[in-house]
Amino acid sequence: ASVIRLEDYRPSDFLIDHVDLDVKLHQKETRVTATLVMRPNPAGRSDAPLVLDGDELNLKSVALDGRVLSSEEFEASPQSLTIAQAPRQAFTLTIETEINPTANTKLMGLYRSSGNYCTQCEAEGFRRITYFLDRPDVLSVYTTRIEANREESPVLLGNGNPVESGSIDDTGRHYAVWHDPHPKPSYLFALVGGRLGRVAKSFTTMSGREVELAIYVEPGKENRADYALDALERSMRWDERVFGREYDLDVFNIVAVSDFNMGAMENKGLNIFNDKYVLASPETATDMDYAHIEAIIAHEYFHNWSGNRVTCRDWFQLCLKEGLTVFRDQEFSSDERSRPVHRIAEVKTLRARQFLEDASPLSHPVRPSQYREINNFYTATVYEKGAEIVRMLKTIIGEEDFRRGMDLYFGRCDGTAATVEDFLNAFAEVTGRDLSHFARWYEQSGTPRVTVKSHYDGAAHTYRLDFTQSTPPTPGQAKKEPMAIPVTLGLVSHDGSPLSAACDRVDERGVFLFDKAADSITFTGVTSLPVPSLFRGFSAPVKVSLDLPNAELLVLLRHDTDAFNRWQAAQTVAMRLLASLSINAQVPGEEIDAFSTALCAFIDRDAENDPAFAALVMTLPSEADIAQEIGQDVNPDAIHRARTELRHRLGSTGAGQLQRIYESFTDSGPYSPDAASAGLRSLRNACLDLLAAADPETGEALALAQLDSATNMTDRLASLSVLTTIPGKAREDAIARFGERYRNEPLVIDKWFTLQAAIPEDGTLERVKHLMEHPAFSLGNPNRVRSLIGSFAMLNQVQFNRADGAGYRLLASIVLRADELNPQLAARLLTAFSTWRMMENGRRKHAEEALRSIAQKPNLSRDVGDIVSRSLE
Ligand code: BAL
Ligand code: ZN
Repeated sequence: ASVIRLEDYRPSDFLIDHVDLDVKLHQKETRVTATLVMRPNPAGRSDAPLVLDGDELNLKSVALDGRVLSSEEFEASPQSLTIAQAPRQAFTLTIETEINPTANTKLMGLYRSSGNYCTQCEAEGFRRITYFLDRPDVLSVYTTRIEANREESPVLLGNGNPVESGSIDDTGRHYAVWHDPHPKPSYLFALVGGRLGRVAKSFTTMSGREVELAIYVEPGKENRADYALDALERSMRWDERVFGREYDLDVFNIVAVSDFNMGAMENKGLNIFNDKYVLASPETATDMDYAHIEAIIAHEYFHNWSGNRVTCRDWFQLCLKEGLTVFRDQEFSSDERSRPVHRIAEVKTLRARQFLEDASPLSHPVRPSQYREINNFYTATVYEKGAEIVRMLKTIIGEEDFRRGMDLYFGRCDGTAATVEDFLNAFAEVTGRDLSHFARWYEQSGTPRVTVKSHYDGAAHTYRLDFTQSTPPTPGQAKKEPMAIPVTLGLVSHDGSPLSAACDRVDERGVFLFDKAADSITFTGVTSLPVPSLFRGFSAPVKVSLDLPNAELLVLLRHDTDAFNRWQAAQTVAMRLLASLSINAQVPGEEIDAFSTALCAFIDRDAENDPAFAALVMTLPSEADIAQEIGQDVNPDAIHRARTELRHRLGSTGAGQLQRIYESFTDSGPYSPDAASAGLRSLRNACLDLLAAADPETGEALALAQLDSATNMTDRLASLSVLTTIPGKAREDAIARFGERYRNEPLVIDKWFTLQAAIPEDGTLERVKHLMEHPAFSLGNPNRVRSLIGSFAMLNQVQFNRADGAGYRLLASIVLRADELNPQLAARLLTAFSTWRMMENGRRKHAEEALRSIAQKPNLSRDVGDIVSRSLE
C-alpha cells in the first residue's frame, strides 16, 4: 500500500465553506444529498483538478451550480470523484450517493448498532457517507437535515444546535434540521437516529449562557447514565476554572451505542460513546469502570477546545489534539481524585502499553513522519507519550507560563487547523525560551534510558550524581540524539529527618534539566549519605538504571515525601526480585525476606491512611511488565512461576496483617464510586488476592463468601477473579452462576469473558474457543471481541505465548476472520504479536510462522497488512 509522508503535505487545492447535507435514513438504502459551497484555495495549485475522496460509495448524480453533469464531465469510482475542469471561482457541487448502513460492519461512516443509526468519521469515515475533501484542514459550516421513519427513529440528532423538526405528512416519516455554526473538519461530523432514552440537566456557563446537557442511551437504562452526566458537568466546570475554556453551543449531546471501534468520539456537540464508557450502576460496573467513564467523558468534552475549536492540519499532527487532551483529562481526574494514586495509574498504563510499543517493531515517533493506514496510529505513543510531552513542557516552564502559553495557543489558533510547531511556538513566545531541542520528543521514537551513578564525599560533604542517557535504535531511526529530560529530584536521609543540601543546577521546584548525553550535578552541604529520589512524580517517560541497593530503595518506600517514588521504590525492588527469580529460578531468601518485611511494615504503618495507595504498593509488577524488563529470551512460564512464588511469600509473611485489614474493612452502607470508597475496596481486595496466593484453601473460602455477600460489582468481580486462580469445582460453579446471573448484561458478560480468557492454564485455549460459541459473543461487536480475544492475547502471557504455538495460531485465525468484517478491530488484535521478538527461540519461531500465515493471505485490509508487515520487518 502507498505510504503517506509528512514532508509531502500541501494545502488542499479547493476549500468547502458550507456543507448542506440531506440524509434520508433507510436500513439498506440511505440517500445522502450533499450540497457543497466550494472555491479554489488561494494557497493551492491553480490548475489542479477537483478530486474528492470516497470509500465504497455508490454515486447517483452530480450537479455543478445546479446543472446535472453528464458522465463525460466527471470520473467516479467507489473511491473517488474527479472533475478535471473544476471552476476557478466559487461554485456549488451537489452530490447524491446511496449507502447501506446495515451492511456496514467496519463501523466507519454511517452504520447501525442495535437498530439505531450512528456515525463514526474519524479519521476517514466521512468519505463513506459522501464524496468529500476528507482531510482535517478543510473546515466547513454544516447544516444537516435528517429524515427517518418516526417509529424506528423517534430521536434524530446532529452537530450543533437544533433548528427545526416536523412530520412528513402521511409517510410515517419525520425530520430534524441541525446547524453547527463552528467551521469543522469532516471527521467531526456526526448524526444519530434511533429509539433512545434520555437524561438531561441544564448547565450555566461562566459567562451565563444556558446549555442543555443530554445523554441518550438504550431505553430502560437511563439511570445508568446519571454518573456520566454528573461527570460531564464537573468536566465543563473544571475546564472553565483550570483552562478558562467555555462551551460554545446551546446543547451538548452524548449518545451511547453498543458497537463502537473506539472508546468514544468527540464530534462537535454530539459525542458518540461506546456504551461501556457511559453506562454504570453499582450492580454492573466496577470502581474502575466509574473512573474510566469520568475520564473519557472529560476527555471527549475537553476536545471541544483541544481538537475541535483548534483542530489538526493533517493526521501526522494527531498528538496535537490527543496527547494534549489526554494530559487535560489526566489533570482533571487527578484533581477530582487522588493525584499520586492517579499518577501511578497513568504510569502503569504508559509502561504497560507505550514502553512496550516503543520496544517493539511497531515503535514510532509521537508525531510519525509516515503512515500507510492512519487508523493504526491511534496508539499509546500518540496518546500517552503525547500527554507526557505536554506534562514535561509544563514541568520545565512552570505552571504560570504553561497557562499563559495555553491561552495564547487557544486564542491564536482558534478556528484553524494547527501543527505541533504552532503549539510549541506559543510556549516559546510566552517564555522567551528556545524549545527546538525539546521538540525532539515529537520526532524521535524509542524510550530513553537514563543511567545514574552516585558519589558521596563524606569529608567534603558533597554528593554528586552522574547522569548518562541513550535511546535504543527503532524502525527507521538507527541513531539517536540526546533528549531534553526534566528530572524532578530530591535527597532523602536514611531516617527521614530533613536534609539540607544545595545544588545550583536544580531549580526551586527541584527540577534539573538533563539535555546532554552525559552530565553531572553536585550537591553541597550534605552531612550524611543520602538516598536520591529521582524522577519524582515520574517527571519524564524514561527508563532509569540506578546503582542503589535494595535496602536504600526501601528507605524511599518509608521516608520519601514523593508518593510516586515511594511506590516506585517498592516496584523496583519487586521487579529486581521477580526478574532474578524468573531467570535463575531462585534468589537469596534474605532478599525476599527483607522485601516482605518492609512491605509488612508499610502495611502496618500506612495502609489505613491511604488505602488506594497501599493497594498499589502491594500489587506486584504484572507478568507482562516482567517480560518487558527481561527484554530477551523471555520464558513466560518461568515468569508466571516467579510471580506466583513471590506473591505466595508476601502473602505468607503478611498473613496476619492482611487478614486483619481484610476483616476490618467490611463494606457497609450504600455503594459510592468516590475515590475514597473505591480505595478501601481496592485495599481489601488486594489483601484477598495475597491471602489466596499464600493459601488457596483460605482464599477460596474467603472469595466464595465475598462473592455471596457482595453488594457491588467491584467486590463481586474481585472475588470471582481470585477464584479463577484456584482450579476446581468451586471455581467452575462460581463462573457458571455469574454467567447465568448476568446473561442479559452484555457489559458484565464482557468481564466474565475477560476473567476466563486470563486463566493461566492449558485448558484456557479450549475455553476461549468454547466461549466464542456463547450466544453473547459476536465477532462483529468490538467490546465482545476485545473482552474475550483481546484479553486472551494481551493479559494471558502464558497461554497466548504457549510453547506449542497454539495461542499464536488461534489469534492469527481470529484476526483473519475479523478482518473480513472489521479491519480496525482485526489490526488492533494483531498488535498483541508486537512482543514476539522478545520471546525465547521456540516461541519466536511459532509466532513468526503465525505472522507469516497472515501476511501471505490475499486481500488483507490495509489495516492488517500494515501491522503484519511492520511486525515482521
Ligand atoms: N478522537 C478519537 C477518540 C478520542 O481520542 O477521543
Ligand atoms: Zn481523544
